[in-house]
Amino acid sequence: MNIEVCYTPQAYDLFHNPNAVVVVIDVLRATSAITTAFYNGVSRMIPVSTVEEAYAYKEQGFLVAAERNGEMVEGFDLGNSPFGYMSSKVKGKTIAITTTNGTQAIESARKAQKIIIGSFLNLEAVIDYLLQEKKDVLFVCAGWKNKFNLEDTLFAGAVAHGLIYKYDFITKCDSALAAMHLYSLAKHDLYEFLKNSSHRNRLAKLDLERDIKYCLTPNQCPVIPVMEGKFLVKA
Ligand code: 3SL
Repeated sequence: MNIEVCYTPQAYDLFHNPNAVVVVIDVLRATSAITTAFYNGVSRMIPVSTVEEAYAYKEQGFLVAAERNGEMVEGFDLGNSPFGYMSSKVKGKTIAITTTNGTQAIESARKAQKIIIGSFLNLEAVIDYLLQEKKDVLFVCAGWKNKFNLEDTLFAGAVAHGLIYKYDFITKCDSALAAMHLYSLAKHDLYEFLKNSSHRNRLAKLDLERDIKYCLTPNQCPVIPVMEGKFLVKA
């Protein structure tokens, strides 16, 4: 089983592999928020690319989350903070969601045979899931507006590391090797390693240090969100 890492949604077509399980990653914060939502009992989510699509779901009476540039879009029910998905008001609900990069990354991979959602919050659960699937793995990092980011790359490196060193996976992909090297450098203190990174600083300016620390703490939400048609559901 081969592992590849695609650093930005825009590059997805270069990496598309009809046999691979795709792991979409947006550690800060979309995939951490989605993982937290399912861990706290959300029943389904509908990721959409645009605020207009999200608004159409709101008009139909759905709970709707919308974030742009780190902030909740006015008029919606939720933003992108994982802490917003811990309340009892989300339990059992279907929530439509649009975010600056995370839901665009999901959209970029729509033709994949299977898409799951990864974040440090479900790190070991993702490794276990991929071990059971026994298929090629393609990590799709959301990045920031189609640029590379460090935090998504570190998560890809963490999972790749777990799969290759403990089990029967391989990689010949330089971006996967680079992700694993970066993870080796960062693993003892992810928060400190990301000190100068663009999105950690962007979120810190919005006073979201608590979100950053939570999103970088592994294995708090051992669930796997998986795409089924237009819905994300718990695997
Ligand atoms: O880009 C996204 O999808 C978001 O995760 C960005 S933010 O963390 O909400 O700023």
